[in-house]
Amino acid sequence: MSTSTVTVTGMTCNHCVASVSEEIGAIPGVTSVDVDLTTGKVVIDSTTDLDPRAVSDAVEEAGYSVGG
Ligand SMILES: [Cu+2]
Repeated sequence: MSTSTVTVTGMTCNHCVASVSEEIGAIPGVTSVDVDLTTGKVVIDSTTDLDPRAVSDAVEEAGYSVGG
């Protein structure tokens, strides 16, 4: 079990949250995705350590970006 936290920029509404959750949720091993729309903070639980690049690729796939 591993937890990763990233900050996603560009989300403006619950549709954005749903898109990001869906793309990150599709990464193998991910068990839960918790998105805070106000802060852009995304907490991801997974069965194994996630490749940060897989996460940023998923976020970009959804149309957003991972910020500092
Ligand atoms: Cu939106």
